[in-house]
Parts: sequence; structure tokens; C-alpha cells
Amino acid sequence: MSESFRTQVGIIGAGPAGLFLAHLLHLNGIESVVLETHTREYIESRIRAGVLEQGTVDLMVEMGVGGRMKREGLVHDGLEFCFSGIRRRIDFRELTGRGITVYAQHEVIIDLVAARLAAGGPILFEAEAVSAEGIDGNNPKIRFRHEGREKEIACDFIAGCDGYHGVGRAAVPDGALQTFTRIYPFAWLGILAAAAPASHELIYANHATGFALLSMRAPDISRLYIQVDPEEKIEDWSDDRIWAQLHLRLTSEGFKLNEGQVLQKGITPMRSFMIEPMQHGTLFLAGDAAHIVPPTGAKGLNLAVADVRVLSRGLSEYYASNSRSLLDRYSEICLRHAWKAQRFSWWLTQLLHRPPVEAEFDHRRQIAELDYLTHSKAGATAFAECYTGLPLRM
Ligand code: RFL
Ligand code: PHB
Repeated sequence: MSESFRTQVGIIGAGPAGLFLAHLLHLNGIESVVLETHTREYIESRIRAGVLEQGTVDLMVEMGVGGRMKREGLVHDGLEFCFSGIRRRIDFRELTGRGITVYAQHEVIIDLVAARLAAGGPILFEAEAVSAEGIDGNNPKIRFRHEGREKEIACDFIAGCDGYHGVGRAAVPDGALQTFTRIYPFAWLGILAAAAPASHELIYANHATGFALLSMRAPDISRLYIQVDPEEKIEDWSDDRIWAQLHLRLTSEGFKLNEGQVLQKGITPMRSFMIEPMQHGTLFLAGDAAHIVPPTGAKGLNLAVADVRVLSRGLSEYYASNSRSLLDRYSEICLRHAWKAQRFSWWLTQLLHRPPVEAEFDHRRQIAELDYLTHSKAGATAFAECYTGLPLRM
């Protein structure tokens, strides 16, 4: 017989979705257990996203986990587009009254794990969920492996916060989910470098040879990306070759890229993926388990947070008044928000990357659109609204 536990909400995955959810539930007096395949050290050092929308920042502060982010996060009031050898700035603050904060995803994870442990809430590390069962009924279970044994958690609800490759989504019966996918014909090669960022704000570059992005993690650490073919191998990209492409693609008047030791590098494929609906019975899918956006719009982490804001409200309503009215609309509310972020991420991706066919036509079309976008107040405002984050309407 396997060991068995009971909780109110069983959460698979200690990424942003799972950890935000666990803490939001805790603040509403709801018990949960978080299962995470990896070790604490691994999830606290995994290099991922960097851009927090204002709504995510505000939520961290409200939840009491925003102290370090407020001190160390880099607040940006705008960003620049670089094209045809020039740079043009979009001022978020002036156009929308909002900004973004650059604060690494793994720092958010560090803050949330600390808050979770301080609150005495269980996170089981090196605990791999094997299956989610009984989701059509009121007593679902998660079976998992931990400390060399098979164990299970019985709960009222399961939150599948286990990313694109997780087991949560696989629990939904065949035919109950529709999936929507777009694979892009390019990937991002990203580096973390011990170099002072050459600009205070992010620079998104459209160059005839392909996309490049300058971002940062700290006053002495740059985060840089270039578009590459998805078949490329990281071994074929020496540091010199990467720097040469970054210099070329970010070329513009008065700009000088700072080089430094490359601390980490990797290639990430790009895809758009959505499922409908995001819930089935007593299972709710959140974050990358339900949708993947290309990184161009910097939306993935923020969407994960938006989902669990809705889910935690729905669960709080359920435990306070036994009503499923908000829970039953979970998928509808999240999808409405997520499709808008998907649309924005897709649009920005096609605006900035060099496609493998008819690239010359597209390049001229892209430059015309960037010229319009950065000169038209209406165009720039629409961009700034989406980049800093559209309101979540419940
Ligand atoms: P995560 O972060 O993948 O967390 C899922 C967790 O579940 C665990 N897990 C399991 N645990 C137990 N049992 C199982 N069977 C399990 N299967 C999986 C995993 O180990 C993991 O810890 O998903 P979540 O919480 O939905 O969060 C999503 C975000 O991580 C993701 O969308 C962003 O990182 C995407 N993203 C960006 N998002 C932004 O909002 N702004 C950005 O600037 C941004 N830049 C990026 C990005 C993603 C990138 N990569 C590497 C994909 C830049 C890059 C390069
Ligand atoms: C990052 O800093 O890692 C980053 C910034 C903007 C993006 C994607 C990633 O669109």
C-alpha cells in the first residue's frame, strides 16, 4: 500500500504558477501541498524569464513577497526598437501610466519558496507526480514518487501547474481538450554575460539578418538573445560568433555593446500553444501547462500569474460559500486574457524575426510597421498597453 496524505488543493509543480497559487491560497486560509520533481537548488537557479508586468509586481507586493523585488528589481518606463540603424523609444509611463520591472524569474521563485516555507506550508522537492486520477469525481488523487516510494495525495481539487511537459494535462480524457499550435521557423539563442548592460532599457532589434534583444538582470549582468535556426546546435556557437552577431544586429548610432564573460548559454525553440478548455471536473490547468507563448512579448510568467489569480479567487469563493460559480468560469476568464497575450506575442514575433521565405518583402513591410508604430501615438499606445499588461477581467 502506498503512503497517503490529504489536503484541500494538490498542486503539481513549483514554478511561478504553483508557488503563486500556494501562497495566495494560504493567505485565504486554504491548505495545499506542492509537489516538485526537481530540487530546491535547481528551481532557484533555473534561468528563465525576466520581465514582470505591473500587475505581477503589484500582486507580489500585496502578497507580502515583494520586498526584495522592490529593492533589487529594475523599473523601466519604456523600451527601444532598433531598426535600419536607428533606435526609437516607446515611453510606457507617458502612454499608459504604467511600467515594467526587470527581476529574474528565479529570484521570484526564491522569494516564493522562502515565503512558503516560512508559512509552514509543505513543498515536497524531488517528488515527481506520476498521474492525476479521479478528476471526474469529487475525490481526485495525485500519485507521486518521493524518497524512493510511491505515495498519493487525496484532495478536493488538483492544480496542474506542471509546465508544458507535465502530467496534469494528460489526465484529461481523450477528446475533451482542443489544442491549437503554431511552430515558428526560428529559435532564440540566449546568453547571460558578466557585462554592464549597454542600455538602461530593453532594446528589441529587427536587423536584415535576424532578431536580437538586449535585456539585463543586474547593473553588471546582461541577458542577450539572437534569433537562430531551430536546428542549430549550441556547440556550433562560440562566444565570439555570438558577440559578432549581437554587435551586428544591435548596430545603431551612438550605441556600443559591452562584452563580458559568458556565464550561461542555451537555445530555446519557439512555439505558440493553447488548450481549450483549461479545466476538467476537479482539475485546473494553469501557466505553461495550458498555454505557451513565444518569448518575444515577455508574457509567459505573467500569464501563469494571471491564471492562478483567477483560480485562487474561484477556490476561495468555493470554500467560503460552497459556490462553484467563479470556478466554473475559470477557463473562460483565463482564455480570454491568454488569447490576447498570445495574439500580442505572435504579432511581435512576426514583426521582429527574419522568416526563412520571402524575407526581403517581409523585411521592408516590418520596417514600415516599426516606423509607423514608433511615430504614431495610437500605434505606440496600443503596443505599450499590451507590453505592460492588459487588465485581467473576471
Ligand atoms: P514552469 O516554470 O515550467 O514550472 C513548472 C514546474 O513543474 C515541475 N514539474 C513537475 N513537478 C512534479 N511532478 C511532475 N510530473 C512535474 N512536471 C513538471 C517543473 O519541474 C517546474 O518546476 O511553469 P509555470 O509555473 O507555468 O511558469 C511558466 C513560466 O516559467 C514561463 O512561461 C516563462 O519562463 C516564459 N518566459 C518568459 N515569461 C515572461 O513572462 N517574461 C519573460 O521575459 C520570459 N522570458 C521565458 C523567457 C521562457 C524562456 N524559456 C527558457 C522557455 C525567456 C526564456 C528563454
Ligand atoms: C529576458 O530578460 O529574459 C527577456 C526580456 C524580454 C523578453 C524575453 C526575455 O521578451
